[in-house]
Amino acid sequence: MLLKNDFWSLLCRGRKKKIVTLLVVLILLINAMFYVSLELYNTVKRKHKEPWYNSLHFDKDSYVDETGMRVIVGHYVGGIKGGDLPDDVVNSNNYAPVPGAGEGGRPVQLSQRELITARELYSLHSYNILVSDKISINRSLPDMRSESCRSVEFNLDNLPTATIIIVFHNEAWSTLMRTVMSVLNRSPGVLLKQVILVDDASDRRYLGEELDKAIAKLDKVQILRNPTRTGLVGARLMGAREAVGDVLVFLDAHCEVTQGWLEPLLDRAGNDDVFICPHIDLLSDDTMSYTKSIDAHWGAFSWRLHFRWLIPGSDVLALKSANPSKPYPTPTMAGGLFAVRKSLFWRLGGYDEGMLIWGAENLELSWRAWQCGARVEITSCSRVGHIFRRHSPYKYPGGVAKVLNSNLARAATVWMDEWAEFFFKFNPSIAAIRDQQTVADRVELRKNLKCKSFKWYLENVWPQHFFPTDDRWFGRIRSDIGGCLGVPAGTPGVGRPASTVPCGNDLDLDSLVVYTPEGRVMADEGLCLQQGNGRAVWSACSDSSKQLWVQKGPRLKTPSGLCLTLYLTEKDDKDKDGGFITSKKCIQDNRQIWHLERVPWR
Ligand code: UD2
Ligand code: MN
Repeated sequence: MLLKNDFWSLLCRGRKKKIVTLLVVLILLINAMFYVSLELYNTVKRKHKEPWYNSLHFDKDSYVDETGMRVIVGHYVGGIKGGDLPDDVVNSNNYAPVPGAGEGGRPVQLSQRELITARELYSLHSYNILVSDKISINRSLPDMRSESCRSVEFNLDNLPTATIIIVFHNEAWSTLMRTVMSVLNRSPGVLLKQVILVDDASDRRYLGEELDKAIAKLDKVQILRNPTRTGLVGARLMGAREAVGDVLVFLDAHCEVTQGWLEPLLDRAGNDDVFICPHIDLLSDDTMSYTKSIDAHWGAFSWRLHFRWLIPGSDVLALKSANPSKPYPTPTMAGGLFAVRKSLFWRLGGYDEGMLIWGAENLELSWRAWQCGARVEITSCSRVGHIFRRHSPYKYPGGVAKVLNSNLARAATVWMDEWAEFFFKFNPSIAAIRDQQTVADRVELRKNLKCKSFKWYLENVWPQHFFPTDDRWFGRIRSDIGGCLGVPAGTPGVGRPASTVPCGNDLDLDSLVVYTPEGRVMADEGLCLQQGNGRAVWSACSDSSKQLWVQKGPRLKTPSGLCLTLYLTEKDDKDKDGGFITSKKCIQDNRQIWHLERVPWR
């Protein structure tokens, strides 16, 4: 056998050595050039084929985070109010469009100096007002519709007409006006009856006379002023009472509608039994770029009744892929953006006027619609951008918790039947204000409309739900060596390696799970215990057989007979978070022993 060195010296003696070296260098060079040009070619090709927005990634806090479909909507936890800013800053309108800025829905970048100001002003609206003020209120936007949506043709003569209702409280001038202008610029004239702005008692100076004057110049647009702040429900009702169009279309005051947005909504709302929502895309709170939101989503809610975007059930996914331009059902709507025939809106009782300021009206309306014989749907063919915010920028009289909790208490009491008891049992602070709610007229409405039960709703509209039921076990799954199955509160859920959490008490939802007759272990937020590669993970509940756990005595087994096993590392305290969970061959080992402790859920 030749050694490596001998091999080289044999091959490359004298002049031959130089030639061989040269050849090797040449080959390497040609190779490198080939790869570089291939890369270049690919980049150029990508650039031309793919629009810029497809290369964007969502960050952790944005609309769709990497954990799945969490979104910043429906669960404000208080906010920063911008109270320290000088009066003239708060009250002036600094809209000054820079030519080209934000055109095509592209992000606007600021200079280092501007960034400092932008940060100072951020709390004013919980979005980047400096960027918004640079973008024309008539800016162009990308068309995010699928090919199949673009090819649908509507006969405008057959569509009902629309009244657009936009309520606002202390909104920025530029975002509000961009909402209005996007509607005027992109809605067929024959369909657009009127645009009604409802000012919910804003106190910003620029939203007074200055706004009146600007609105007066616009055809079909009018403004109503709520003398005292009621919140969005009262304001929307005020707008709805003035509507002359056949269909009411509600929008938040920081939206931008895109090409062809109105026709699919009116087409569906014409049916008189459906609340139809557009597909909500993302306007970045930082750069105001317009980006596509994830295609497969629908609205639902957590055990604590926080609104959530989740992945639809498999039947709906199949329907969507077979027919992408067809509207699909959703258990709930996000709340801000929807169209409904005026007659249906009033027939089903408008809104619950007892709901103040913000929150829970979207769940109430969705439950009412479904339970009382209508439907709630989303159409991917109508694309509207909305600025999702991390904090609520305005004041909540009495505090955000008080306001939101009493709205939730109302919705749960009227519509949720046994599940209201579940909600109140595990939210004692909300149960405490339950009796203060006067909901007799809403209960009466439910009776008069002969609405179905919440049980019917869960079984028929959202069979994939993760709430306890009479035929689902509910309680703690306690490991023999310490800790309980559960998802630590406030942590990103989907894809998270499963571990145990401190067992807590009977009211501690973080250590309570549903165990279904089919064998799914479900935690709050639609998370199911799933056997991964190695460790078990908390995954979005699905039809996967990896989410099935068969109970055999004190063991939980995979369909192939492996045992759910907890390994604690040395530093894991017996009762604290920790360890890791996997499935292993069943042996005599208390790491494979689980105690199922039932907890009454209502
Ligand atoms: C979502 C909905 C929102 C509403 C809310 C639950 C979307 C995109 N947004 O939260 O429409 O259903 O969930 O209540 O689905 N406003 C007033 N008076 C007030 C408070 C708010 O007029 O006292 C206006 C506000 O200016 C805005 C609209 O109501 O135009 C919705 O408020 P938001 O944007 O703070 O709600 P959002 O999008 O976080
Ligand atoms: Mn909003």
